[in-house]
Amino acid sequence: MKIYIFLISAVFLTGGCADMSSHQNKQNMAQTMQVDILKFQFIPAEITINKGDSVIWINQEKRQYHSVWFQQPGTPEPDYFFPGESFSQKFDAVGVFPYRCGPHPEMRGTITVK
Ligand SMILES: [Cu+2]
Repeated sequence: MKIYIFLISAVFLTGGCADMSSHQNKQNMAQTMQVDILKFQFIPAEITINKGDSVIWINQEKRQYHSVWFQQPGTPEPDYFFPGESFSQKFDAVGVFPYRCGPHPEMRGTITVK
């Protein structure tokens, strides 16, 4: 009887550990979040991602170019990208990163990395 209970516990504990490790793997897996650019807007304008994730901005306009410029840290203005093109960036530091479109200062967004 004691052996039987021991075996049941062993199976239960093993199952628990396996679940936990697969959950951790999922959390550590870097993701790429998509932001669309349409009608002079970043959609969504504000997103929150995990450290190590990337963001890809896709220009969904019919004929308007844009850029994604993290102006605050003194980064030079990047190249414009045209309809059907994209721009991507990986975020390895925690923080709040506001950005704008170079040629359209009213177009603004924020990436929060936690
Ligand atoms: Cu723009």
